[in-house]
Amino acid sequence: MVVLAAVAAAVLALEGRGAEPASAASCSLNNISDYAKPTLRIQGEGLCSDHAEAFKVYCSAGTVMVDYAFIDTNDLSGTHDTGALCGEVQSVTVDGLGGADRIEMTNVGTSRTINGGDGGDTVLVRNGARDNVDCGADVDSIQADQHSVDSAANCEISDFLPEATAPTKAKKKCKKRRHHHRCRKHNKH
Ligand SMILES: [Ca+2]
Ligand SMILES: [Ca+2]
Repeated sequence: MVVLAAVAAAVLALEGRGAEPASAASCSLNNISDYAKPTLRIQGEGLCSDHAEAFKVYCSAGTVMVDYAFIDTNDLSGTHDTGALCGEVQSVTVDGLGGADRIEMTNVGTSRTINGGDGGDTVLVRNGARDNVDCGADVDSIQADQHSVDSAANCEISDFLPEATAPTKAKKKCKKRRHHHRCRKHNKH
């Protein structure tokens, strides 16, 4: 009886020791097996639904990579190789789900969709190409290209680039040459 109790205690101790890594693993990126499909979906959270997470999606050596971490603790910080080729993947979607997430999307050469989900998220999509962003619930902020390039919904604090206008550019060229006391068209002869 005493021996059995001792064995049981030892098993419990082992389980207790193993509990922490198992729990951490369940909080890692979801759908990691979907990475290599033409339609790439990156979901955060797992069972840790309210964690603030950081995602950065980018191309490295022709492959879509994801830097991922918990913002507050830097746990699970690391780079994930999705196995999807930047030239072949047809779309990339990031779902931040709950928590105040930080989602940074570079131009990975295909259509991109970002869903912030619950929590006050920060979405960074100033990458010179079109992104479709839905910041989701709560007070979210976005840094984007021009309104004519990126589309954003439910992003309460927005920082868009101003639209470029042709007349402004022409004026600048003229101004640049002012110290020569003449504008471009006068320099022709
Ligand atoms: Ca963009
Ligand atoms: Ca949100």
